[in-house]
Formats: sequence, structure tokens, C-alpha cells
Amino acid sequence: MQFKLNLIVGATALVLGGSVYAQDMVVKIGHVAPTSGGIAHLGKDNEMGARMAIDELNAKGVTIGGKKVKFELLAEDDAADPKQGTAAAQKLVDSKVSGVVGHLNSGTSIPASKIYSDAGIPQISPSATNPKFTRNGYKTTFRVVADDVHLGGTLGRYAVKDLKGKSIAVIDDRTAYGQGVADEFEKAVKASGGATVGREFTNDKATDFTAILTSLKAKKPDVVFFGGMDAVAGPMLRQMKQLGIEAKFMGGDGICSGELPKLAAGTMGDGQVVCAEAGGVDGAAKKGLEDFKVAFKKKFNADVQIYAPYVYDAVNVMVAAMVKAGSAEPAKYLPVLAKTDGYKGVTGTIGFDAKGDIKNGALTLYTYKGGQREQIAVVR
Ligand code: ABU
Repeated sequence: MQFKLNLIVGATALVLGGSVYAQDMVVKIGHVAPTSGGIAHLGKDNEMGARMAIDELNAKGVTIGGKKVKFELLAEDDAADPKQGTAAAQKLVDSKVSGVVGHLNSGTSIPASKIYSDAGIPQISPSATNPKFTRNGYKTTFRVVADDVHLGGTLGRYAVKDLKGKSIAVIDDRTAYGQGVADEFEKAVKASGGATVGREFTNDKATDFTAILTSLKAKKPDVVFFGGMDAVAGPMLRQMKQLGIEAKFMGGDGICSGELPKLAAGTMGDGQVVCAEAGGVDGAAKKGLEDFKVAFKKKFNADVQIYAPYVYDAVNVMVAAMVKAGSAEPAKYLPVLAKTDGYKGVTGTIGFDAKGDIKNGALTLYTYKGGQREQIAVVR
């Protein structure tokens, strides 16, 4: 038997004994989150969500435009810092990624979105909730979670109508996310007929809140809302306890992590904390998310913190658009990505509106009991 081997130069195929085998085409997908610093646990959670999606896609085998694809994850750390965020974005653009999932924070996602837009590279944030992220008119910018208008608004109404808060204090960390969600919360409290008794601020690296908490204590708050992340909320809860402030404690998605009880070092009372994740599923769709969490734990020996499932969905939505477009070239699959509608992910059904925001986004309200996050309700 004559064995024939021809290499077709300049093309992506081998002819072996008359059979044609497509060679793998490498498609690079970028991911950016803070995997160092105070919220590294959240950044690593996001990165593991991306890793899980990429590993599954490679194991399953994906063909784009007739070519078998090998996906490569290019993971960058922006340390939640806007300057490092733009540097990471430029590095990914220079590495010729086909798309980016990230960044985690609004304060990094917003400046990075201009860099991706200028390069024509699609960006999907799985967790940046500041409304401005999708309001710069960039065609490349998408997110798969609800925004702070929805988050802060829902929590503000909940503080007045459900928690019956009469004297509500507000603190924020002066980041794009923290200040924005606190502003939306305060607006909703007032629109619901409630009253705020004080507004204080800190920063996203602070550890001592004695001065601002002492000032608020004098105003006898029954609810304290914090716009910021869990790494700051935990020590703040500890110090509230030390100062004898027995108010309910509320916050947005940034505090709504599995890690919060540990960060608060056991000082959280059952039902004291109410927070909201900027997404959620109910009914029959819950099984997909639960199955994801089990598979995640098995793969990484870690529990999902907040947004790993949203990262997982964002990667898969991006790849689904590439497959449908028959190309991983950003200019070719971007129009298909923008028309995503009815995609069934583990975090629910994903479709984008004209701004790139998720259509009909949900929120999940949570509290904590016995150190465990417990769902209150899914709200649309
Ligand atoms: N959404 C909470 C954490 C990320 C951010 O928007 O900054």
C-alpha cells in the first residue's frame, strides 16, 4: 500500500492517504480581573469561571468556519486598579485576542472599554454594574448582569418597604461601582418615602472605619447601606459590632459573596445582612446553576463566590457568536454577538439590548444565616 503524505503549504489542512484533516486554529480569549489585592478571591473566582468554559469547549471540540478550534485563555490581573486595567487591556489587544471577558470592576471595565472599542474587539463584562459601562456608545461593549440602577433601586425600595427602615445611613468606597450603587440606593430610599440620616465615605483599601461609624452611630441608624466590596464590608461589620451598632447592613453585589461571613469574622447576625447579586434564576432554570456550582467545586475544590457562572456564560455566548458567524475575527462575529437573544446559559436567558446590556436582567436578594448565603427572592 502506498502511503501518501502531502503538506498543503499556506493552508490549514493535512492530506494523509487521501483524507483531509483540518489543523487546529488557535483562538485567543482574554480575561481580566483582580487576582491580586483585597478582592483577589473574587478575581480568581471569575478567572476560574473562564477556565471552566474554555476547558469544556476544548474538550467538546468546536468548529468555526470549518476549522477545528483550540481556545487559549489569556488571563490578566488588573488588581482592580484603573491604570493597571487599561495596561492589561492594551496587552490583550496587542496579543490579538478575538474577544475579552472582563473586567470584574466598573472602575477598570469603563476605561478599558475605550481601548477594546478602538481595536474593534468585543468585551463582555460579567460583573461591572455601573450603568456608564454600556452608555458610551461603543458597539463592542456588553454585560451579562443587571446594572446599579436596578441593584441600588431594588435595595433602596427593600430597605424602606420590607425592612421598614426609618433612619438609613449610607457609606460608599468612592469607586465607580461603590459610589454609583450608593447614589441609586439613596435615590430609591427617598422615592419610596424613606429618609437617610447620613452619608459617609471611605476607600476600597480602608480597614479602619471607627471615625465614620462613630459619627453615624450618633444618628441611630436602623439600616446601614455600604456601596463597595466584601473585603471592606467584612471589617466594617466587625467594627459595627465593636461599637454596638445593631443596624441591618445592606449592600450590592460587591458584598454578596460566599467569603463575607469569614471576612466579618463571625460578627454577622442571622438575617442582619441583605445584599443582591445582579442576576439570578428561578423555577426550572435553577437546576442548571446548581449543577454548575457542583461541577465548579469538583474541578477547583472551591465554592463559587459570586460571578464565576456569569463569566462562564459570557465566554460561551462569545464563542456561540463565533460559531454562528463562522469566524473568530472580531469584525465578523461582533454583529452576530450583538444580536444574541434567547441564549440559554447557567445564569438564565441571555440577550442584549441596543446598548449591549442584558435584556430583562434579574436580581437575587440574599441574606446570611449560620454563615451561609440564603436566597430571599429573585426580582425582575
Ligand atoms: N458590581 C460589583 C463589582 C464590580 C463593579 O461593578 O465594580
